[in-house]
Amino acid sequence: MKIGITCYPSMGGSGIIATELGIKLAERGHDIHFITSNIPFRIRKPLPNITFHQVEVNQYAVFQYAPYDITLSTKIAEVINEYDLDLLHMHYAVPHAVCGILAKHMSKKDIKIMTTLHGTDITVLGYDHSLKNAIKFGIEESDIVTSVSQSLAKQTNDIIETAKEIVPIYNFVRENEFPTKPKQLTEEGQRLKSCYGIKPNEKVLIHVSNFRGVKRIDTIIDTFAKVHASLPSKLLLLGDGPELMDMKQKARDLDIEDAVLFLGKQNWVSEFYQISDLVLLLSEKESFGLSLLEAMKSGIVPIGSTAGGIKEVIKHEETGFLVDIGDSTTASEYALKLLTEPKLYQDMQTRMLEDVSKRFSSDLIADQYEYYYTKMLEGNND
Ligand code: GMT
Repeated sequence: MKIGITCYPSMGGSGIIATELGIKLAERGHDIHFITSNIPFRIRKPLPNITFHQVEVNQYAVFQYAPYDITLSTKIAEVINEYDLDLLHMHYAVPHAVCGILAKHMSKKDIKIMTTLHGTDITVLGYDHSLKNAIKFGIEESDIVTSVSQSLAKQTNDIIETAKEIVPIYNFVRENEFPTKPKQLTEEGQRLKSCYGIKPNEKVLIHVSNFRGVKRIDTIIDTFAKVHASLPSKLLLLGDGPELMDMKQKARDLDIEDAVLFLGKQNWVSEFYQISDLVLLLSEKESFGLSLLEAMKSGIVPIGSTAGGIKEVIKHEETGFLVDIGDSTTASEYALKLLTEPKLYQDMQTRMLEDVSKRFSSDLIADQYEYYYTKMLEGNND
């Protein structure tokens, strides 16, 4: 199939999934056309059947704002016609699904459109009255709409007030990108730990995000403070965003600033998972939590909040633990249990790795997307 993919190519989970799916489908022989504002950052090696089409938005004095949406739609229409694309896969209802629909009209080709919802486009933007109708339009005019969790599918029907069927297809990790860590720390792992000043006996907790308020990094720091009071440990915080400065201040206020390492944005987080013992994602909104899955595939046992799709990724007391939003006390109790009871940790890790390969394997999820692509092309979207 000849597939056009549009996403935000930066480091967010939606861009990662769109890119990883494109790579996976290219490896399966499909022709993939990324139509994006930049080369998606996860593309590391050239593949002959992946083409990147850059959307360059010019600014003119007559425009108050640069016309990203119009320029993108025009580019998509050009690519549809030039490469005779079979379908578009748009990530995010606004603006991308809407741009896909506009591009379809511009190209005058009856191309099929799949839209994947990732969360923020519904759980944040869906409450904005200036955008809600555009989101609804993008969803209802797409041939097939998928969401990255069952929770997001339900929230979409409720918040956007649409009866459109939303098909949940979970996120995945390409297995080679997140190797499961060996039982013994490797020399490379020892080197990384020591260059960040982490002592061999210290346990390592990790959180990766874009430091937005919804990520509740305050709860993560509170949880860690309680763990650190009874166990030698470090907290790795990877990412950057609006909460960063406040969270640095919080670590200082709690007098744990030497134990909380703010490492900024990192392209290759897998190396940090190799030296970690626990991953925390205690968000108040989270449609899936791709960073959790990446850590779990690396062998790190998770503690998550009960928000959104996190409770679909973690099976409570089987493959990790869940706590209520904001409950740092219970989170720290679970963390201490996992870090001091090796048998509990290992049993949970074994079940977690089995579950990750059973429910979130790249082949399984790519099969599901291919199934729905075929269904669309056969004109059977029901
Ligand atoms: O988490 C973010 O703020 C980034 C956001 C994005 O748009 O890239 O992530 C969303 O999509 C990811 C991939 O499907 C999901 O794993 C994240 O849970 C989701 N974020 C939220 O729902 C807050």
